Amino acid sequence: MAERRKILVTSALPYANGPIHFGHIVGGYLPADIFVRFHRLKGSDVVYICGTDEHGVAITIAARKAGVLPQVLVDKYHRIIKDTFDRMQIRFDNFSRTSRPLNHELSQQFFLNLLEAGHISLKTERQLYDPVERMFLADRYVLGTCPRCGHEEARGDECPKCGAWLDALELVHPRSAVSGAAPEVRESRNWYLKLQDFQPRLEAWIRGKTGWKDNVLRFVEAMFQTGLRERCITRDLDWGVKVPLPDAAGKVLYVWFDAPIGYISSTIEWARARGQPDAWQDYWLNPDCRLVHFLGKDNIPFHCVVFPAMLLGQPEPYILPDNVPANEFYNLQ
Ligand code: B3M
Ligand code: ZN
Repeated sequence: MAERRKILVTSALPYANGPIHFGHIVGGYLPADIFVRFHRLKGSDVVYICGTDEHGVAITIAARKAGVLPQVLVDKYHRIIKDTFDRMQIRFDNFSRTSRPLNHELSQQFFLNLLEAGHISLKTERQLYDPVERMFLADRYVLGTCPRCGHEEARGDECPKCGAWLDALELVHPRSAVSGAAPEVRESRNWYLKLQDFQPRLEAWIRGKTGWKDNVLRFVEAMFQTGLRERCITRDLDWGVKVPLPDAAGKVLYVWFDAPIGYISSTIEWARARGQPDAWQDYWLNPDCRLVHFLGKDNIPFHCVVFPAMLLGQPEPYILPDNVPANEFYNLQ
């Protein structure tokens, strides 16, 4: 009997910092569930993977506001989010959590493999610092005006309106999201992923694809035209995956480094639960398997450039996405 077509489907891992809302469902989950059910009816061997995204500033800000530790917040919302999906009858083959040890270990291994292969550099660069809270302001800890579209609630790492992937120092009139203070600029030593090393292979991969949405291709081509450059992948935070180096006290991996690896660790967890611990390789390391990522448009850079670069930089032959059908935002009222 002919080998059944393998399809690995992921939906963006929702942050465990609050309940999911209508926009989540229409953007990254209902379309994926329809796709999974359709291909199952057609006889394909489909594995549908998701889980909660439990690190990063999105979590630590919410935990601070709620007056609880991050672990307490993510425990609460992992349960609430999982329950909502169950009630929506959106059935994943596995729904994991990026805070589980398996994802920490795999993310640290990914980091060390990239470092070993020479794709990570160590630099001391200027970072925004909150003099009132005495903390570095990474990602959502700083707000300001987007230098590309003028959106006034742009964040230190991305603009939620135009999807641009920003450096906090690019923000116009930056302000601390914690104390409201105008940030100072201080030096901080961090590790950077050299995305430029992968641009030729990423261009060849995406330009060989058919059936991709125009909005996704336009966004990625614009990134290629600008030219990929090294991007900071560690943060001065105490919540997250520790940087696995002796001289990295107080540093964790950027949440967007460990989160997509959560797709792989969730698939490994699924394989182990079935008593076939290596079955995850029949998908992630199988060139005949189709990988499809469902998400909202603000996640395009990380799914079409950063995560594929991280996969290309591994010694194992990880497959790259067959398609990334990113949806536009659904703006109620
Ligand atoms: N947690 C969703 C967001 O940006 C983000 C997706 C991660 S998928 C690896 O709201
Ligand atoms: Zn913008």
